[in-house]
Amino acid sequence: MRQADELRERSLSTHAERAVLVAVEFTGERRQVPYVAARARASAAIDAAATGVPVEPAVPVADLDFEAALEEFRELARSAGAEIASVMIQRRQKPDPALLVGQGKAEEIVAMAESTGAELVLFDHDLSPSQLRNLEKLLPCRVIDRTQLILDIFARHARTREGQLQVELAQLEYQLPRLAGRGKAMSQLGGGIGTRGPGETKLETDRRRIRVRIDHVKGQLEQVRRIRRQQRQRREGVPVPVVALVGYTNAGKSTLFNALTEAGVLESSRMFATLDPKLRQLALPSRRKVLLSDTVGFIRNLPHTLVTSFRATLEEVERAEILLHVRDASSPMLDEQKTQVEKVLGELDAGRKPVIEVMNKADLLDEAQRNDLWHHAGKGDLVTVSAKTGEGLERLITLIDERIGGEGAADPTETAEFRIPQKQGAALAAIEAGAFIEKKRFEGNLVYLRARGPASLLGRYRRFQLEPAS
Ligand SMILES: Nc1nc2c(ncn2[C@@H]2O[C@H](COP(=O)(O)OP(=O)(O)OP(=O)(O)O)[C@@H](O)[C@H]2O)c(=O)[nH]1
Ligand SMILES: [Mg+2]
Repeated sequence: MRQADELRERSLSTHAERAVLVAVEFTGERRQVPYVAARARASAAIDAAATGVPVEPAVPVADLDFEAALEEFRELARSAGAEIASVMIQRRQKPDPALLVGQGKAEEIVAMAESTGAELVLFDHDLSPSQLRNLEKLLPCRVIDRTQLILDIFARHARTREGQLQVELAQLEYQLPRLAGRGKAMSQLGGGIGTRGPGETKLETDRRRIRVRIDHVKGQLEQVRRIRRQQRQRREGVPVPVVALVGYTNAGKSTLFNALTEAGVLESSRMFATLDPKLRQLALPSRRKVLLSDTVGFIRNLPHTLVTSFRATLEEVERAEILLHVRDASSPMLDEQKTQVEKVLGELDAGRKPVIEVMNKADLLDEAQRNDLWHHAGKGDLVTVSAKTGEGLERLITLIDERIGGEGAADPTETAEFRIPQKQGAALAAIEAGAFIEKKRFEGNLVYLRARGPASLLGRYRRFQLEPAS
């Protein structure tokens, strides 16, 4: 059985694993202050200017940020199937090179893992190979860092062969430099948890085995991608513009995708429910057809190796004509999530595509929050919707239509008049299917039409077009 299958099988069959969560914040490398905080400071400054009294923002800036990140970390742990036994927090100036956390904190973690009988300790930070090794020596259970945690969630949710292969490849590449001297951790590559502890002699064999496996998986991926490319070329015979839904994990992309297409793609409160591209055709009010593409969610500090290995999953993003940036308007991390998404889009060379910002989950907002949304706008047009109640969806569809067919669009909407012999059934059918028929009359065996639709479609039947009346 392939590793991705094995992992999923295991995750489905076993109980929730008891986990101790360790959240760390290094004040020396504090992430740039998110917009919420900047705004709180700005409005305090304005108040101060107006009243002459300095006003402190009510919530300490860094804490708000840290709290939200902590909540996200819990959600990630739950998505991976962990039962949270305890959450421990460490704040220090900078990471300890040997243990990430300080020696004293490490001892506290050991005591906590022992007293709760935890099966694993999850770190909300990446661990270097040596930090991981040292922590594993210290702790009575498995140690998982942020990248591994995300990979594990990816492994559970990959549905297609390509998705599964991508996850397996990323896992193998992550493991390779971390093999040396590891006992407990080796089991992650094999069968049951903690079943095998290879001695140093087995290490080389294991390394070789992994390298062989990596080559094999790469070969398989190449093959799967070749087939996908062929399918795409076939599709591109008829150019249908792609509209890609992008956004932070859990923003509601799949729910919106479903609401827009009623396609029944899996939607779930678990993070990263979508790992494979989903594509459905959607007919717009102008009768123009677009392909709507659901994509995998982005997340803060997405490991760079993952961005590359999931590039294929995001191919639809690269070739999309328009991006719908779906945002969870109810999230306290609204602005930071936007920054992260835009960063990944930049890495995908999609940073300059036209964007419609979709503020989703409006049903969870009160009046004041709704009115405040424009503060969080980005560069694109902003639409407020609820994928759950359907609010705003019509407006969104109209906007997509305008953007694809509007002025300056690659394939604008235009109006043309035709005179088509009735025996040209195929041409008549194509125009009627792809455009709005504004007028239609019969004269003998001729059909006179006035149609409004995509220039690309109408242009294909230019030979039947009447000269525009001048
Ligand atoms: N209240 C409310 N909940 C919503 C709305 N849209 C989505 N949700 C919920 O948000 C959660 C995440 O939705 P998904 O559609 O799976 O999110 P996603 O962006 O596809 O997530 P990933 O695929 O993991 O990146 C689910 O529990 C949805 O039911 C909305 O408009 N209102
Ligand atoms: Mg999804």
